[in-house]
Amino acid sequence: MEDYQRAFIELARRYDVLRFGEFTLKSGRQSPYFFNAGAFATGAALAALGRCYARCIVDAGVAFDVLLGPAYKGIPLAATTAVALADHHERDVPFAYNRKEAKDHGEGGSLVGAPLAGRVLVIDDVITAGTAVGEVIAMIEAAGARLAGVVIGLDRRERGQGERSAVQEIAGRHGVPVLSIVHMGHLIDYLRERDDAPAGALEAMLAYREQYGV
Ligand code: OMP
Repeated sequence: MEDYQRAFIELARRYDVLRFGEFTLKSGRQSPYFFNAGAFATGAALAALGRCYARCIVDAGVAFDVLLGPAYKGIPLAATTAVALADHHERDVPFAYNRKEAKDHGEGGSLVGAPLAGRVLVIDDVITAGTAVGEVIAMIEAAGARLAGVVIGLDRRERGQGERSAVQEIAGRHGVPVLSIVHMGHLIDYLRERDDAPAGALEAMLAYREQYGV
């Protein structure tokens, strides 16, 4: 695990973004952990988060023309990533986001910010079964732009429609990189390293991975 990946998990624990317990996911799966990116709710947390996403993008060397933050949770993530790329990597990149409901007055439409053109890099929080990101990709294609890749904070590394993980399915289907700052294996490694890990969390994570992991 790289230092920035451990820092990301520690940040997520500090802000209660990463919680261990019993949670029902969008897919209906019962999960022993949940990652709520909405709890990165201070300026310092968002700044640190942006640095992690920017670092992941720069390390991977992915080529893109515009960052897209899908509503709702992707919007601050893409914004803070754009700021970190400008402040720490000397890259001033266009940034766009969408509304969930199209606006029929004022400037109208469902897209805000930079025009959605060329190669679009999607910045989002979590991929489990891939449903949410599938809808974003359809929106990019409908706008006449092209998907450059997807960057998420956490890849839960769970099976999608078949035997592969949802992330592998998306990368294969669209021929683009799907990057994550951390994946479920990093969370398990982190729990193994910690003496103060919540009781039973490691065992529950291993059992869950056995059932739904790839
Ligand atoms: P999929 O659409 O199944 O890939 O699930 C991704 C979405 O589920 C995220 O964008 C969240 O809305 C939500 N989610 C989390 O935020 N954190 C988790 O740890 C798990 C989920 C989830 O419901 O699977």
